[in-house]
Amino acid sequence: MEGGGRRVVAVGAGLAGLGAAQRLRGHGSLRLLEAAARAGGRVCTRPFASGLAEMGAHWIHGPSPGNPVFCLASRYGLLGPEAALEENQQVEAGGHPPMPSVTYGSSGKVLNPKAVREARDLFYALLASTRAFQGSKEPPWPSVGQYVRAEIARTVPTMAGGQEDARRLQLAVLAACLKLECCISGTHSMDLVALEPFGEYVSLPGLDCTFPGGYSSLAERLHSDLPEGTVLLNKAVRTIQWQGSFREEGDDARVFPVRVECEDGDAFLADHVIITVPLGFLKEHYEKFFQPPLPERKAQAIRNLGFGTNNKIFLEFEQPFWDPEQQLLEVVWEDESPLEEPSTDLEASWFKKLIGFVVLQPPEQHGHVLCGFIAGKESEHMETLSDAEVLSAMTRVLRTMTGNPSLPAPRSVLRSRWHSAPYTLGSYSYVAVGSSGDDIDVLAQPLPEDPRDPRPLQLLFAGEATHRTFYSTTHGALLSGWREAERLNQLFQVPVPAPQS
Ligand code: 6YU
Repeated sequence: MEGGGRRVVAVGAGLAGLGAAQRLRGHGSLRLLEAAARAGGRVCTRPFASGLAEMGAHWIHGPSPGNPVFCLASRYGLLGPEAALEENQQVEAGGHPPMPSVTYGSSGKVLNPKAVREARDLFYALLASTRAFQGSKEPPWPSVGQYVRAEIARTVPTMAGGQEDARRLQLAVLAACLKLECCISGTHSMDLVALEPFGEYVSLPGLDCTFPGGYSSLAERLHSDLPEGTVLLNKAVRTIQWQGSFREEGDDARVFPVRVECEDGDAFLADHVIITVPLGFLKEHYEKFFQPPLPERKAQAIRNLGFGTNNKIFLEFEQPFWDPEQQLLEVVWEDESPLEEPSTDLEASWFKKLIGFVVLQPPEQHGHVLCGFIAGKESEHMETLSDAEVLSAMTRVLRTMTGNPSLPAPRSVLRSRWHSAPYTLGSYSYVAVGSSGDDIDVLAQPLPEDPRDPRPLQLLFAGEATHRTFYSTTHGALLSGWREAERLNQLFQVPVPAPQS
């Protein structure tokens, strides 16, 4: 359907921006302005060792028919045969897919799997019980972390049949579980994640899967399906002026309400702008990025919601020191407890926040590569170190955990640095203490707020942080882009108002 030549600009060519571009119909022209030299945003595959490394999104969380990323990737033939298996699509993992794993302790021994499982079962039971507080006016604690720790404190006397050593081990495993949860929520501490809305996040069924040709194959496919010249790379937007009356030089007939100015001085006039920049970027820049400023409600939602850091550290080894069937190597610092305050000496102990390593599969494709995960301030500190310092710290951790002081050092290292990435400034969003799912909805609301405004939908907001139940995921990002495209498609069915002077 033709929409009378309305001009649309989208800012950001991650999955939200690419998704919006894919679904828009009936606009006169579309430009997607991307600050980076590539499309994909937090979907970013790089060559490493003999294979590929996902610097950002790793898995399709819940690959099943309700997941649009899974459906698109299947349609494009980007997934392996395993992902298509009916039984894999039905697995209910609740966001914590089971993987054959081994848990190393800081005493240099593999920990008793039964003791580890008991502690982990307790942790997951506590996490599941947080759902009971959804919608509660008076949750017992503001944060998931405080609630879980209080419950652990309550359980301590009965833990491990009262045996002191076994109880210490359980507490240490529980501390490691909290760190893993920090990676999943993309936060420094679960004490920052709000308890009441925690259950609003929806985990889809399906056994998490990866892209054999890299997650970027999806972004590249979406990019290449767009008409040539739609996406402009290396086009960082500096400011978005809205509620204005802008004219193109030499054309007085058309007046546009929005002007998008780029850092290189180029400017684009538009009727509608879909903003998909990460919440981390908005938090840092929203005051100057929008002119006039955003309404206070929107600004408050940006401040309220959480956006933290989760990074990956890839290590390539000459030879594996792990068994071929192991997919996850976890580390537990045996002197830690969730009931004690963690160290704040980042320089001395940042590496203790690392949860362990996923083994990249299959080795024939990747070589012998481990992918470590680390969240929070410790992760941000890691970004300030050199490759050599990170490699040396990781070697020390592995030697401590395996009890093998001469374990060969990794051959090479590659890590993400999402906190320092100037157009992301973190990894993904979470619902922080003091915010709620309503803030996500406010963030997603288009502007101007007044539905009777004669120039509606000047600014539309997409991106993972605008999806109330799938925030922090690729499918949340894609769906948010589709949602805003559909909002405009609806508008385009309405005749264009007479030009204003
Ligand atoms: C998933 C996973 N995953 C690990 C890590 C990260 C993320 N995610 P984009 O940022 O992509 O695009 C915006 C663009 O805007 C970008 O290109 C910018 O350059 C551009 N831009 C910014 N400013 C600009 C300007 N001024 N001008 C022009 N352009 C500008 N998701 O599904 N599976 O395994 C992981 C993971 C290390 C960093 C992930 C994962 C998150 C996704 O990557 C992310 O949501 C989307 O890619 C975002 O797309 P977008 O388009 O919105 O932004 C209970 C509860 C729990 C809640 N959490 C549970 C889920 C756990 C999440 N999983 C994470 C785990 C991993 C490993």
